[in-house]
Amino acid sequence: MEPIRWQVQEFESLDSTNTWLVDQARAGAAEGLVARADFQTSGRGRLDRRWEAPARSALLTSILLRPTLDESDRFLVTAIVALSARAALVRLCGVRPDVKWPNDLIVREQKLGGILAEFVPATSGPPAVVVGIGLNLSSHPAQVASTDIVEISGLRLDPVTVLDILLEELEIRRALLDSSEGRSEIRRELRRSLVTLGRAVRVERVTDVVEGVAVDVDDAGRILLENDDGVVAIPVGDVVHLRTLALHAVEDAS
Ligand code: BT5
Repeated sequence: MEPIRWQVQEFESLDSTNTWLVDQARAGAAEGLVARADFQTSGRGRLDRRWEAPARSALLTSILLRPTLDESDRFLVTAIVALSARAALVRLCGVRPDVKWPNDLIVREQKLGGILAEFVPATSGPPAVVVGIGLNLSSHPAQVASTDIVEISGLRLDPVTVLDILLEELEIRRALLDSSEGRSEIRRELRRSLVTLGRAVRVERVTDVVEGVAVDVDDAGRILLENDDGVVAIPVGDVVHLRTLALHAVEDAS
């Protein structure tokens, strides 16, 4: 495959870089189109949740990819963006965030970044994928367990530089999506980076809650929870790491 040509469109303000790029994808935009905004008026998380970031305090970007993947491999698109962001931060400031299943980058249990992947049906062939990522650089919301790069490292990173390096890292991992050996390599990197594995967790799904020990992710990206009922495979949900809750409870009590 030809090396991907990134085409970055910069905005001072947008409603949401994902919304803008989904519209471009529907209109047939090519793989490699990227939107970056200094500020979003309606930044989105999953399930209609909001993503909040003051102007110029974060990397707020969305990337259009058009890989040919089986449905069960689609989670790898979110994974390559998370892993590329992680690798970019290691290069730029030595911060190595953990990946919290399925879509968070965290440092010491505090959310540093989140990813929102949206699939756009194409007229022919596989759906396009718009992957949005928000990374807190110099600010984080006070009301959520979150952090930012300045707080962690004292370093002030420029969003444009972070995006440049993220795209360099993503180019390598995007090429891996095209072969089964490459996809296995991504799965291995994901397993190494997933802090959720081996932890007692609670997974909150839309209709219920499951608790257990996260023993693995399967080849389709589902988290495998072991509990008294055996092993349950969960495709989507919000994870709470339970040991951390216990630690907070101890701290609060003292
Ligand atoms: C996510 O959703 O974590 C996906 C966030 C994706 C944001 C990017 S920004 C560029 C692109 N354009 C968009 O419109 N979106 C993408 P979720 O797992 O549902 O987490 C959302 C929750 O994270 C919120 O309900 C808050 O609790 C919390 N949150 C909001 N803003 C945050 C921030 N800046 N840092 C950490 N946590 C935040």
